[in-house]
Amino acid sequence: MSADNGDATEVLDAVVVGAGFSGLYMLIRLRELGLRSTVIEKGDDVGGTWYWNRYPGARCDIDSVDYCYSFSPKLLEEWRWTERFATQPEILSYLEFVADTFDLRRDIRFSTTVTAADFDAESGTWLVRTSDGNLLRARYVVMAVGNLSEPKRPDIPGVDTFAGDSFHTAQWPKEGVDFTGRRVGVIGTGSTGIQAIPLIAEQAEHLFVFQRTPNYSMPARNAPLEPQYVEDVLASFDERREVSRRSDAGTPFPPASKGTFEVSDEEREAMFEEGWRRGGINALSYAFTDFFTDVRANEVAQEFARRKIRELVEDPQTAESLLPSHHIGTKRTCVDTNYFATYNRDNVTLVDLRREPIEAVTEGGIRTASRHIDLDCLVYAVGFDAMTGAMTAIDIAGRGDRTLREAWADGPATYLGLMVADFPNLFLVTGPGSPGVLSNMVVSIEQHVEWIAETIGYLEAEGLATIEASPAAQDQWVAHVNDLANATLYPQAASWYLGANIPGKARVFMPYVNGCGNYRSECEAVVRDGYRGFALTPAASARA
Ligand code: FAD
Ligand code: N01
Repeated sequence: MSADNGDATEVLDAVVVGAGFSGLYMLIRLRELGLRSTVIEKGDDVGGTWYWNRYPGARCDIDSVDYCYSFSPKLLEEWRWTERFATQPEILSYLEFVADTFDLRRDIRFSTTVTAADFDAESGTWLVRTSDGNLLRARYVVMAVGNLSEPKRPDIPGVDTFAGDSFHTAQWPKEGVDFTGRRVGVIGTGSTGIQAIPLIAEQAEHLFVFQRTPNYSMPARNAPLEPQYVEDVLASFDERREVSRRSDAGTPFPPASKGTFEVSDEEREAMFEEGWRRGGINALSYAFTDFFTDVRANEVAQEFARRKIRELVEDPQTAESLLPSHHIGTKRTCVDTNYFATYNRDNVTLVDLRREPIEAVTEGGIRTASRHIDLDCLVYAVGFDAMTGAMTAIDIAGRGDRTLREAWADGPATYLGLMVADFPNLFLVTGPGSPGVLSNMVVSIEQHVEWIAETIGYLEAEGLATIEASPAAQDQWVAHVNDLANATLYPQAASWYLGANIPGKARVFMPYVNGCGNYRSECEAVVRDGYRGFALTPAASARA
């Protein structure tokens, strides 16, 4: 659809969609450039992921002292994390504190959804439509919409017939939910389910966990942070963050240096035990260089993890049902507190959907292939239409009225995960083709926001109208991302990284697996080479 010049209600320089970690920082950088900018946010306050995911047990699994911004000395001076892995309320308070510190809310429109964005080739601007009927015209649009922000709808017959209370973990009520005295069903055992299940079990009269695919979960070993430890981290924070920026995972820990079979069986076992004792997402993967590339190496770690599950779960049949079989890490590894031990409680029943698939949700509960389970409440911990869902939910049309949905019909194609050919001046933060979701996302987000801000600053300084990815550079990047992934075990699992959790979604492995540091270097080289792979259009010739 070609945009109508006449009815734009407001003219801005930039529109940012989303007010999570990405959108808040983007706004700060756009203000520094002196650009008139607004952020549009669906929720009624800041926070993104941490605004929506208020389910019991929600917390980060990257150390809090690293899962935070680095750009502001004031934030570093004034904020103190209290736990190794901060809870959702603490992270939300942090983002509220950021919004207060920089007085961000005055440029954010809350409770408003961006429904469409059309590129007007005539003027080289975007027309952005919002759910309140407004139309904004801006030269730049930054999609800070999140990779894990579009909740997956439960694809189970009868969902609407359930007479009890049902909740999606990613749309959890602000006032919380009291499960006391209730028969609760949780569907889903990904990172979310695994965090929520132990706490719901403590409250519910009876909890039924409906598990389709078992997952690996590492012990969190969460604990309060010693104030002196926090001060020590902060004393060398710049160096610590620089190491993270150049690392694979966006964290400051040293990379593995040996292959799995370069050490003796005893040494390997001791290293796994040490990882398990320290806990965290890399409890097993930290140890060896070939974890993600050598099936045999990964299998050794799998065996260790399965043995731990057998030790933790008293009932042998339940333990067997909980044993995962995919390569560890190829679906995002979960991190838990008391997850496996929760199955030792009398009021918890594991329903193994590989033995008795769900047939339907009914008015009174769930009917499986072998029985009906009466329930008062249902919790859908079924995940997200990850990495593309929030983008394709918006009617985005670029050059020649080509829609993003059409452009991505066979899987998302981007250049550097930052821009899409035919969509000039539309930027993605940690889009498909970037390492975002495989990293400490705040490190990746800061890098993207800074790259975008510097690029916009460059366009402004040089009097350029548009920047867009060339189709050839995009094709090459997509092929590169695929080649890298295909050299690892990642594509072998039916994961959300591959789009496999959404029926009908194109199966393309989306994240860049070669690490934050290498990716950052590629982005820097592209700029050094005069924005290699991008077309830059002078102001007078922005037209298609
Ligand atoms: P989000 O925080 O997802 O923010 C996007 C915002 O855009 C949302 O508020 C949404 O409402 C808004 N939006 C989307 N579409 C529209 C629209 N059309 N109109 C208006 N507004 C829109 N990552 C880590 O690195 N470490 C962790 O420990 C970690 N833990 C996580 C735990 C959970 C439960 C989840 C779900 C994710 C976790 N992540 C973690 C990933 C997390 O999403 C990122 O770390 C980070 O918070 C993403 O920030 P963001 O601003 O890019 O996106
Ligand atoms: O979602 P998921 P999530 N019938 O897609 C099941 C981040 N995160 O919200 O695997 C029955 O991983 C599905 O089963 P299966 C993190 O990046 C981080 O848990 O499709 N079951 C699976 O068990 C994470 O990876 C933290 O067979 C159905 C579950 O639902 C990402 O967010 C915490 C079903 C979905 O798991 C997403 O995690 C939380 C059906 N019809 C989230 N449909 C941290 O700890 C789906 N399932 C930092």
